[in-house]
Amino acid sequence: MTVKERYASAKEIYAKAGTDTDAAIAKLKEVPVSLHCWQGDDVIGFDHDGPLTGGIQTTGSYPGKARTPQELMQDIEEVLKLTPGKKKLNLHASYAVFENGKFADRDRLEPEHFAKWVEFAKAHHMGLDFNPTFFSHDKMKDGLTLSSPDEETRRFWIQHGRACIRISEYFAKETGMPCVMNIWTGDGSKDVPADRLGPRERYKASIEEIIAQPHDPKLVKPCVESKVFGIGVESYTVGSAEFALSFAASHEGCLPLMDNGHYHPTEMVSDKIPALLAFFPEIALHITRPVRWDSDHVVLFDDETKEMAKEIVRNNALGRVHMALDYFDASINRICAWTVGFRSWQKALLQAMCTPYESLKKLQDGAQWTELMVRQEEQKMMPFGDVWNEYCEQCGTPEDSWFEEALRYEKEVLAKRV
Ligand code: RNT
Ligand code: ZN
Repeated sequence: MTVKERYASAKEIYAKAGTDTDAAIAKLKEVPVSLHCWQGDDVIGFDHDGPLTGGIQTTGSYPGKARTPQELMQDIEEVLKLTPGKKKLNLHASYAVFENGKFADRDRLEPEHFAKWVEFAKAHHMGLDFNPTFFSHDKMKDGLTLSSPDEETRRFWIQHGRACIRISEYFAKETGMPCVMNIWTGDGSKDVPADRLGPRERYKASIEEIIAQPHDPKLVKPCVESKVFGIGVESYTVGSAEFALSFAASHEGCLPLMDNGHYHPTEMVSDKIPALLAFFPEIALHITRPVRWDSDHVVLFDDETKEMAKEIVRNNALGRVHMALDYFDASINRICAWTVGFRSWQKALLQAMCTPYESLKKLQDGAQWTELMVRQEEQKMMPFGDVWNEYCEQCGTPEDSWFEEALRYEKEVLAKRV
């Protein structure tokens, strides 16, 4: 049977259960998901020669990583070919492109240093999201940035954040799409601190100064991302969950950003999404796969990934949740890491869109828990693969051939990077 024939049959089965699969496919095509540029080069960027620092770490040394802006753009283009769905591109400040050897430090970054990325985004009809880079830099003092007790250090990083607000606004104006600007630092300590409040008060004041940089709130959406711990920062994290959430709740226009690798292993971000939707008009997500720690493995089509997508789709919150991927595996083919992660999140969204939540919610409200259990289990056995294949065909990114194409690219392009 062809993909079309299988889809026709699946469509009928879904229709009987109350789902319009054509509508689901059409809807998913319009939902933007932000693709992170940093899977392509192990979060290094182009503005320094040093290693990745600041509480995050990649493991592995698979050959073929991008070493220049040109190589990274070429790799992203390949990923665009292999993945269905609408994309934004998520950049970090460390990916500035300095032309003719004209270097600018992070506190001096200007829109012109990202003109090449704007050109690239426009050519691919993508919006841009942005992140100031508060790591991998010699102006981190004792591992600290925005919470540093050293005023000169703190000022440097505030200036960096403010420069990034200006660049974010430039991105939004150029692409015609709002720019989500996420603030994350690895500030914290390896061992038991003597002062937990002081650093948080300085962190708060610093972020306040950053977002005070004038900007149109419709164009630039600043976020604060929380974390539980980092490598080398195991005992205390300044930007903890309570800190970030309280900051966003008390600062108009600032969004909370939840990265599902940044909580204790039994905490579920899927459950936190509706909790935040009850209070915030908009929230942001970093979608990853933590394995035992904040390991940033490639996103798979697993239970928690599905559950997170469900919470966004069934609460009609696609327009309120800014979704971005965030992982970096250096031990496997990076094009495939990007592609599998992006495709997994697309699958999760599509499957959620194919689930008849109105009738399931009625069962819950009527306390019909037996039938709800039965119907939810039935959903798991629906012919979802046939709908997914049809979606991929319509997007020109068939499920059964993308891997071969990725292998060709590895042989012809990546393997030559030595
Ligand atoms: C780190 C955070 C942060 C980074 C990116 C590169 O733990 O998740 O979002 O992964 O900014
Ligand atoms: Zn993150």
